[in-house]
Amino acid sequence: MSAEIKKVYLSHDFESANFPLDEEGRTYHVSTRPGEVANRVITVGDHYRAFQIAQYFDNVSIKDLNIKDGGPYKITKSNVFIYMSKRKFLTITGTYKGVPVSVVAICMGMPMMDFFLREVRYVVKGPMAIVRFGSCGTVKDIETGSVAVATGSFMISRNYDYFTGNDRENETSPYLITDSCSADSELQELLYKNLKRECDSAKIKVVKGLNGSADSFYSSQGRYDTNFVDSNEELINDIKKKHPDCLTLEMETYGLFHMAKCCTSTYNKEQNKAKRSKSSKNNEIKAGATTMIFANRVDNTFIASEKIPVLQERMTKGILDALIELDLGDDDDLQPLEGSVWESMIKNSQN
Ligand code: R1P
Repeated sequence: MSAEIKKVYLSHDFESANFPLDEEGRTYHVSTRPGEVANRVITVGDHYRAFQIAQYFDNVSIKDLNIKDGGPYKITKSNVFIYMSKRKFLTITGTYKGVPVSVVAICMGMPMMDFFLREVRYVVKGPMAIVRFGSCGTVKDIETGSVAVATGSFMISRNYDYFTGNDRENETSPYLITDSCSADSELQELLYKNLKRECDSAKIKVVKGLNGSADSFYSSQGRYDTNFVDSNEELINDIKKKHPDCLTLEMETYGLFHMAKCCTSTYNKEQNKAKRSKSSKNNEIKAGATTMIFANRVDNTFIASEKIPVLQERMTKGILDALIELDLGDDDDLQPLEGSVWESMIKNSQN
C-alpha cells in the first residue's frame, strides 16, 4: 500500500455523529473539502464517464487520467485534481475555458445522490449549478442514441407495505408515483441550446421532456423478473396515466431536482418569498439533467455500444458550455480562488 493510500485509509478520524468531518475538513463519504469542488459541477453515475468528461478540461490529456489504482487516492497536479474516496465517489476538478468545473461520479441511485448533494453543498461556498449527465430508458418511441433534456422529474417508489402486508393487496398500489419537480428553467434552456448545437451536426436527436426516477432499475421501471414478486405489469401504463408527457426513466434526477428545491434558499424562495434572506440566497442550487437514451422500452431495444463514444463527446461539450454560460452572480460570492485546487491552474494559464 503506497504512503498516499495509507494516509487516506488510516489517518481519518471523524468529529461529530451528525455530520462527520475528518481533521482535514473532508466529508465522510465524498471526502472532499473546501477548495476541491467547483461551484459548477457535472454529476455522472460511472467513473469511466467522469474520466471521459475530464479530458475536455483545459490542458488535461488522457495521460493525466490513466489511473490503474482502484483507490482511495488523491492526485494533485498543476492541471487537474482527482480524489477517489473510500466509498468510490470520484471527484475531478479542473477548468474549462478558464472557469473552474468539477465532475463527480456517484455510482447509482437516490441515496448516492443524497450523499453527494449534501456533502458537496457543505464544502462549496455560494450558489452552485449541478447538471446530471446520465443514461436512461425511454417510454416513448424515440430511437436509442438520442439525447433527452429533463424539464422536470417525478419519483416512482416500490410500495414496500403492499408486498408484505396480509390484506393490503386490495387496498394499496404496488408503486407510488409523485408529482413532478421542475429543473432550473435557465439551465434547462442552456442545456437544450448547447446540446442541439453539438448534436445536430452529428445527426443526434435532442428531445425535451419529463423524467421519472425510480428506486430500482428493474421493478419500479416496469421490467419483468420472474425470480421476484413485483406486481408491475401495469406500472408503465400507470406512469403514463399520471404523467402523459413522461419521456425517460432513470434513477437519480428526481433526487437532484427535489433536493435543489429543498436547499434552503430555493425552498424559501418558492414557499415564502418574504422569508428570503441574503445569506440563504447564497446556498442556491440550480439543477439540470440530460441523459443518453440507452434503452427503448417500447420496442425493447438497447443502444449499439459503438454509438456511445461520439454521443458522450458531443454531450460533454454541450453540457460544459451550458454550465459555464450560466450566470452564478458575483465571483466574490463563489468559492474563493485563494487556497483552491484551481488557483494554480488559473494562474498558470494567465502567465
Ligand atoms: C442503471 O443502469 C444506472 O444507469 C442510469 C441509471 O440512472 C442508473 O444509475 O444512469 P447512469 O448511467 O448515470 O448511472
